Amino acid sequence: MNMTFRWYGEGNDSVTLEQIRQIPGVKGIVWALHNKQPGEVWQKEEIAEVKKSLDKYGFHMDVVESLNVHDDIKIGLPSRDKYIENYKESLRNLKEFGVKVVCYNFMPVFDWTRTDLFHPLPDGSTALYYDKSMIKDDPEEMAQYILENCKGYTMPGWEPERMSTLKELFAKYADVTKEKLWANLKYFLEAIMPTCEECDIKMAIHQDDPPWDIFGLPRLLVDEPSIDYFLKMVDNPYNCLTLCSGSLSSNQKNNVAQIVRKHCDRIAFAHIRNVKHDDKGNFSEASHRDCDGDTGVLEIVRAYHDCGFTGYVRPDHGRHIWGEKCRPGYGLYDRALGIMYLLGIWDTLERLSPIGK
Ligand SMILES: [Mn+2]
Repeated sequence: MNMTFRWYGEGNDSVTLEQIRQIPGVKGIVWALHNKQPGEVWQKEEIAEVKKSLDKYGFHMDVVESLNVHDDIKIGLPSRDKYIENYKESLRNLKEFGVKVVCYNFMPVFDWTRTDLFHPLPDGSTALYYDKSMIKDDPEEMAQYILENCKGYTMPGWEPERMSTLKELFAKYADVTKEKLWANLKYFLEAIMPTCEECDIKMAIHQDDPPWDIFGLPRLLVDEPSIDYFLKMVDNPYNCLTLCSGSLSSNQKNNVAQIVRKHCDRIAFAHIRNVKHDDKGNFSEASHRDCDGDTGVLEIVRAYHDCGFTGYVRPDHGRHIWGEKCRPGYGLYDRALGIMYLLGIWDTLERLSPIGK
């Protein structure tokens, strides 16, 4: 496994590259140009800036998260072709810097959704939390609720400036059924696959989070059958997954280790984190330790090892511990602990039965 760490960039993250370098085993930074809007081309000069800062610390920049897909592509508007051309241009520019994997998602309007970004846990730490009963039917009301409860932080897709155009955006999605959304995803992937082959860049879709429809918007990648369908729909080795254990495990019926074993050759990037459910259908994020949640972290890592996985891995969200002030889910301490736990399992499995021997 090629261990990585997500970083939001110079001046945009409470965590520094200097700190990340001191976490044992981290080889690369999962990065993005966070000032770019979906649909804009990522220019070579901008990518070169990131490379310069990562080179200083010896990190690779093989994985991008996320190169966001413009809503017009998801909705299937005639303007999508222009944005698809821009996407290809970004891929060609990324290729110049050796990027191998692009993580993206195809969630309409919003990226991941939680109802509380700093939910107190019994040990005194806080974590991201999803309370079903707090999800409002009206997304504007929901946006207001999030703004009031998230201590100045926002989730991707929930930025205040975006909220002013929310009604308009929802109106554009009014006719987008699940079937249409699948067709639009297929159109997008088939259009860019030749460029991915030419650039040797794998597209790695992230599952929808939470993995069920919200606010009446369809969600596609939610369970094993939908992942099967997706991989068959565009059956190309460059059409891959970012398999997110936490997103999938928000639905307790999903068995992530089973999906790893079934589709390991199409997993380009692994997000590993742990989720703890209560009996009301709510969930909180938890430490990476297997017994602290319901995700089955141990079985998942074992599945990757059994399959001889050599792809990219990162700890996903962590709790906020030791008083750290950071982006929700993206502090230094708990993710560093997560890495040590994952590598501890991995090293033990390697000692018992080395991959490739
Ligand atoms: Mn994830």
